[in-house]
This record gives sequence, structure tokens and C-alpha cells, in this order.
Amino acid sequence: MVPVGVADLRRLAINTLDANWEHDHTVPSRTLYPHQWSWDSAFIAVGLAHIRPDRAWRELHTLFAAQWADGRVPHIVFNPGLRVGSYFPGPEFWDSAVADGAPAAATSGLIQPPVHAAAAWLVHRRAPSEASVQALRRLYPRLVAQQRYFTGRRDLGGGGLACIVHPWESGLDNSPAWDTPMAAVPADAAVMRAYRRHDTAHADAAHRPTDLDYARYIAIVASYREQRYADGRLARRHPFLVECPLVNAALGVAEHALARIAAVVGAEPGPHRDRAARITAALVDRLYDPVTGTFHPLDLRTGRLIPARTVLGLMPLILPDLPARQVRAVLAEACSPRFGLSARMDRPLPSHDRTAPDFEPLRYWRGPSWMNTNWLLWRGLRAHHRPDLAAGLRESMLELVARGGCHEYFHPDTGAGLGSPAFSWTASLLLDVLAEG
Ligand code: 2M8
Repeated sequence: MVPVGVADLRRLAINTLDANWEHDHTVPSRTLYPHQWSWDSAFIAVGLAHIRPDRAWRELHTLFAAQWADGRVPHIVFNPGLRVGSYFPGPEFWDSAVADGAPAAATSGLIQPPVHAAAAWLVHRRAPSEASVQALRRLYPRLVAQQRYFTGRRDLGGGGLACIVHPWESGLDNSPAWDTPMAAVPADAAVMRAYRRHDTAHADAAHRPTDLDYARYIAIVASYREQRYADGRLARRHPFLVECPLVNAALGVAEHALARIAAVVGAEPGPHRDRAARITAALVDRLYDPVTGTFHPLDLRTGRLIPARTVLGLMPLILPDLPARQVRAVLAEACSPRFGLSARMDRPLPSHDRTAPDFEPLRYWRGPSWMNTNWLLWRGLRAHHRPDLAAGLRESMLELVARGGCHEYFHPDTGAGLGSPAFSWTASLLLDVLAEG
């Protein structure tokens, strides 16, 4: 049972989002992440639609104003008003100006899961108006260009899926899913002595990626930056090349959302539906393992599926056209002791298999529960007509935040809040979950 009332939870969420609003966007966290992040903004817009639709559109427009000429939407848009050192790696490290077609604003050169078209559609559906139709008209060509970037320049494996070139692009930075490909990235933790990590000044180092992780993160960025963030020659030499189930499931969902948006703005929905079907088919063909009964990332450097069973493997459930066989398999995986989904569950799903020897309940994406992955799964359960499981998951999410506050992530057993205490997507997705009971 949720110990505090719905009105109190709503107030907590609104106060958190208001406090994190920064003139034309929302920061994920004032302390840990003081700039604008790509997929955070999409999740934030979904919540803002319930309380301040004008801000929801502003959030998305600000992000897409930093879109690159090749269609990529950068994963961080830096706020020029902040002092040097307010985040690591900062704009001087990324040096986005080296790239052809980078925007005037300083940004990173990476992407994040393309959940923006689905977010734009949800914002419009929640608060339809003349202004929301105008906003969709403005965003539509940009969302299409974003898709084209993923399915064009980023189809480095040639099989119809997008490839990520850095673990940060998955959004699940230090997931055990990346351990094998990361182990092949040459780096030495000692290089971090030359830098000042900003995150460990604001969060417990034992709850964050290690120095060796960071040494590899910056080595991969440096390699991409040397290519001026051009994707053409990456297939041969880049140190990290993976097809991620979450990124590609989001890509397919985006085409479904674009079909709906197209119908509103007077464009053709058909091509979007065709592309959605192709992405789902490629995802099943390339990333589904009938032996484990779940989805796995594909390491393009070795040609092998990565065996770790993380929450990433469940994410294709968000695809409305996922075939029945894979729906059944993913539900079985989610309901197994690995993840614990049920109609009467105590805690939301962890980010990693609870039964795995490398499950770490306190460390970031290696075990803790996160609101966004649970929210995606909750939406997937509703799309696949499992109101019983969706209701169990919803209740567990509400209770988590009611007890732990709007934290960034949560201990998967005790529910204790971890990471940043006033985290925007926890607040915004809470608003969505509250509204759609
Ligand atoms: C985390 O990632 C950033 C790097 O992008 C970091 O650790 O500094 C991840 O949780 C990511 O998914 C999220 O978008 C970002 C901001 O909340 O923080």
C-alpha cells in the first residue's frame, strides 16, 4: 500500500520538476547533471504534459534546436551559463565544433535511445490543442531526420538496426551488458588522475561507475572525436560497436508514433508503418536468442550476442508489433526470479538479473531499480494487454517513490533512494503513472 496520498505524491513530483526547470529546459538533477540530456527530456516532457504542456513542448523544441545536420540529437546539450567543471566530461572535452554540421550550441557527439517521437505523441494525446498540432508540425521533420540518422549512418552492421558506439548511448551506462565489449577497450584507470570526476563529488563512489569504466568511457569518446564524430569509417576501427535492444526497440516505437503524428500533420503514415515492421523483424532476427528466450545486445566486433541477462533484454516489449512468441518469452523472463514481475510485487524490476553473480544492488545500472525502464515496461504490458501485470508494476512504482522520494534510482530490495535525491524523470514519470491508473 502507498503510505502517502496521491495528492502528496503529485505535489512532490511538481515541486521537483519546477525546481529543476532552467529557463528553456529541465536539468535531470541540479547537482549531478546540470545540463540538458536527450532521453531525460523526452521522459520529462511526458510528465510535464500533465501539468504544463507549454513547457513539455519547450523542452522538446530546445533539445531539437541542437540537432546536428546529419540528424543526430546529441545526448547532452551544454548550458553555456555554467562554470567550467560543473560536469565531467564537459564541453571542452567533447569539442563538438570539430564536426561538420554540429550546431552552434556546445553538445556531446553521442545519441541516446530515440524515445522522443513517442514522447511527442503522448504529450499531444494528453493535451491536444491547436498549439500541440503546431508543435507536432515543427517537430515532425526533425524526428524523421533523427530516425534517418539511426537507420542510415548508424546501420554499421548492415542488418537494418542501429549501432551504438558508446555505452552512454544506451542510457544504461555501466550495465553488465557492456562488460565484455568494454573489457576489450584499452585503457588504464590511472589516466583518471589527470581529470576531476564531477559525479563522485555528489554521489557515493560505490554507487557509480568505477575509474576504469570512466577511463574507457573517455577513451571511446576520444576515438570518436578523432574521427570528428563521422560514422563512415567506424565499422573498421571503433573500439565499441553494439546493437542494443533498447535503442532499437525505441527506434521501432518511434516509427509507430511517427505514423500517428504523420496523420495529424498531413504526411503519409504508411512508410512509417513499413519501417516499424522492418525494425521489429530485424530486432527479432538479430537480437533474440531462442535458447535464453530473451533479447541480447549484439557485439559487432565479435559477431556474438552478449550473454548477460539485463533489463535491456525485456525492452522490446514496448514494440506493439512484437510477435506473440517473443512477447510470451519476454514475459516469462520478466516474471522469473531474475526480475520478479507479478500482479502482486513488492518492488519494481531491477536493472540486472537478481540471480547473477555480478548483480550489485547499489551500483547504478548494475542492479538498482530505475523509474524509466519500469515505466517503459509498464507501457509495454498495457500495449500487450496484460492489465494484471501492469497494475502490479504500477503499484510497486508508486510505493517506491512514496517511500524513497524522487530519487534517481533505488535499492532493488529495500527501496532506499540512491543517487540524486531530486531527479526529474522519476518525478515526471510518476505523474504519468499516477494519471493513468
Ligand atoms: C547518466 O549518464 C550520464 C552520462 O550520459 C552520466 O552518468 O554522467 C545515465 O543514467 C543516463 O541514462 C542519463 O540520461 C544521464 C542523465 O540523467 O545520467
